[in-house]
This record gives sequence, structure tokens and C-alpha cells, in this order.
Amino acid sequence: MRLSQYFLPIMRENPKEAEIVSHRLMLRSGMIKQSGAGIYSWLPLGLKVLKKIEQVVREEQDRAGAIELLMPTLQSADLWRESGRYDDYGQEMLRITDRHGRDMLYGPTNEEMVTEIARDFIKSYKDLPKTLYHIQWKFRDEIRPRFGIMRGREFLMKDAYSFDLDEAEGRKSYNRMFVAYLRTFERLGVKAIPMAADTGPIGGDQSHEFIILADTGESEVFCHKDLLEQSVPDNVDYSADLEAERERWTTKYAATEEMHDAARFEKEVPEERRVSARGIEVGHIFSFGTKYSEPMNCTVQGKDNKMVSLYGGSYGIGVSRLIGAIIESSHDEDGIIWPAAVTPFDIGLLNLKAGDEQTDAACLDMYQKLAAAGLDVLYDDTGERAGGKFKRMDLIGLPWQIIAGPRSLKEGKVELKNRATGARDELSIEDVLQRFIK
Ligand code: P5A
Repeated sequence: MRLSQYFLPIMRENPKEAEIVSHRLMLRSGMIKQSGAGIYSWLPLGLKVLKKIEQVVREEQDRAGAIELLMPTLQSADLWRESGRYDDYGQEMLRITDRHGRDMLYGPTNEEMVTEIARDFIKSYKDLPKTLYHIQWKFRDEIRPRFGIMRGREFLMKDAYSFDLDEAEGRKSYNRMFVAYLRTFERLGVKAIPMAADTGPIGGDQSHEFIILADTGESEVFCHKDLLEQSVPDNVDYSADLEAERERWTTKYAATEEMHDAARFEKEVPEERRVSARGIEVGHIFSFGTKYSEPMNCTVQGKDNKMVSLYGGSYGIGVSRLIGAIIESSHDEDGIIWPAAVTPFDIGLLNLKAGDEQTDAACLDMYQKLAAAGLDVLYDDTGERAGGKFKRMDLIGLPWQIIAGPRSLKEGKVELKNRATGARDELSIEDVLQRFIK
């Protein structure tokens, strides 16, 4: 993409409404624009990152055996009356009436809708287990939307729903999602710790929140330091029993504020290993058994021909919130530092003398060769001063910058800058191209 033809509305001044760094940087780098309280447009640069995150989430869901579908954002109130949640959900639910006077709502979550699908199509224990997921916009009329897309009213969620014959099978599905979440966050370059959590309006008797530690996090969390130092293997066999892997993450103390037991924390964790910090909840998984299937009459034929209510769980990832969380854990005073897995472009190419015939030709040649090799390059071909170009490129945080000025180009050289370390190396054009084109 040539910057001169792109749409990248950078803000030079710090927006005063932004209280935390990720919100500030997303506004300044032209990723989002607020359109209402807790409601944002995704500008081209922000949308690119959103799509990348979505894709990593999708790949790890698929790998774990979950199956993608797409349910609507608008739902009928009657469906929610079946589970009894229409009245329970309260003011966070945006309620709408259609032209025929029918009560509808903008979905804050999809347990009811997916249970209706399972009720209609899953008839026998032989069809189990099944985990269905979608990546869809949600609306929650949050009392205090804040921190940009971090706590929005409209936000993008990946939500998966598992259906099993009984509790033992349900636990296996839960474990698969548990491990898939660890894999997902690891690939996104963030450390998210599973912590015992409260189940709130989704319900059920067990649940884990996946928390990224950050000073600007909304919740207070407590855990054993060992958990910050361990990682999940990358060749998970989802057909195997994952109980041991789950235990490796749940035996040591880790709890959110609502579930915190100070006496247990002090007893189980040696003082120097106690972490009490703030955290951002990027995922939340639930096992609620028959909470929805029973009132909604979602049953299958069991092995002994008796009808059984399906055993369920639901699993959410805050896809849009993750962008904020990643920026909170990866930035410096000059701007964002994107992990390679989610960066909006792979490389920024800076032409320091646009309009100069030789510089233009050399840059265009590099740009075309990189693009032909499948790399996504943002080519700054504008006529701006070098200082402004450096600042903007640092702000938007692409992992690599190729800096091409007429002086070094005369010797066939450019500078390669690593955004994370700040290291700048003068290399021949050939060497730089070879580094990226493999
Ligand atoms: C699990 C999937 C659920 O809704 N039902 C379907 C269950 N869980 S949850 O914890 O309420 O939400 C899942 C994740 O969505 C993100 N999230 C938000 N992101 C941005 N703005 C919000 N207002 C918001 N509310 C929830 C969180 O990452 C949460 O873990």
C-alpha cells in the first residue's frame, strides 16, 4: 500500500478524552474513531489488526475441533423468555421493538440462540460432542463504557458453545477450549493467565477468566508467579486427554478479585512468589451444565434410549478488546510495537526523498519485490519531511522499517530498523530483500 493513496488519519496531539495509553495510541494512529459512547468505527489500520487477531483466534478454534457458523446480532425476546434470562439480564441488554410490535434485542451473548440450533438438529448421543462458534458483534449497554474499545458497548467477540452428553464429556470439551485459549494468546504474543472467576449472568458452577497483567487493567488479580513463567506446548493433541495440561494451570493459586481468598493465597504461595496485580480480562470460559438445555428442552436420545438434557459450556474471547490489551503490553513512548502475528503491515518502507527520480525508482523496485514475495508493505511515498515520516512510522508500530535515502542508495544501501529494539543497521538492498524474501 502506498501511503499517498491510503487512508491513515494520524493525530499529532494527544486526545484528552483518552485515559489509558492503548486508547490514546489507537486514536492517534488512526485505527478507530468514536461514533458514540462505547461505539467505534474501525478505520483501515485498525480493521487490519482486528482481522489478523480474528484469524489467529479462528485457526486455534478450528485446530481444537470447534466448528464455525454465524448467528445474527438481532434476537427475539421470546427465545430469551424460554431460558428466563430476558428479565434477569437487566439494563445491559439493548431492547428493540420491530414494526409489528415484537420485542427483540441486540445480542449480548448467544447461549439461547445456539441452544435452539442444537435443539433442532442434534438428536442423538452419536452426534456428540459438538462445539460451535462464531465471531460476531455484541452489544452490551455498559453503564460505564471506557478506555476506548477495551470496554465498549458494541464489541467483537468470539463465542463458542459446547454440547456434550454428560459432565465427564463436558469437562473434556472445557479442557480443549482451555488449552486452545492458552495457544491463542501465546500466538498473539501476550501472556494470559487462567484464573478462577465468578460466573455472573452466564451462570454455571465453574469458570476461568484469562487475564493479561497490566497496570491499567480493570480488575485486581492474585496468582502464583510460576504461572507467569510457564508456557503451553505448541503441538497439542486435541484428541488426547488434556486434564493434565489443565491441572498444570489450575493447581497453583490464581484468582480474580471476586474469588480471592486471602488466607488461602498466603498459605499456598510463598511470600516472594505472590503476585498481586491488575489485569485485563481477554477471555472467559464457563461450564453451566443444563442451565439452558433444561428450560429450553434441548435433549438428545441417550445410550439407553432415555432422553438427556445436553451438558453445555460457553467460551468467549474479546477479539476487539485484545487489541487494546496487546497495545497495553507492547508500546513505548514513541508509539505501538506490534507483535509480528498481528501487525497491520509487515514492513514500513520510508522514501526520504520522494520526487527524486533515483530514490523513487529504488524504493518502487524494493516495494514491488517485497509485495511479489507476499509481504504486506506500507510504502511512505509522501513528500513530507523525514522527521515526520520517522515519527509516524514509530507511532503505528510496524515491526520493521526500511529507510531509503539518496545518500546511502548511491552505494546500494538502505537502513533496516527494528521497531522493538530501535537497532538500525546499514545493509545492502540485496541483503535486506533476502532477509524478508525466503
Ligand atoms: C462466553 C461466550 C460470555 O459472554 N457467553 C458467550 C459467555 N462471557 S463474557 O465474559 O461476558 O464475555 C466474553 C469476553 O468478551 C469480552 N468483553 C468485552 N469486550 C469489550 N467490551 C465489553 N463491554 C466487553 N464485555 C465482555 C471480554 O474479553 C470477555 O472475557
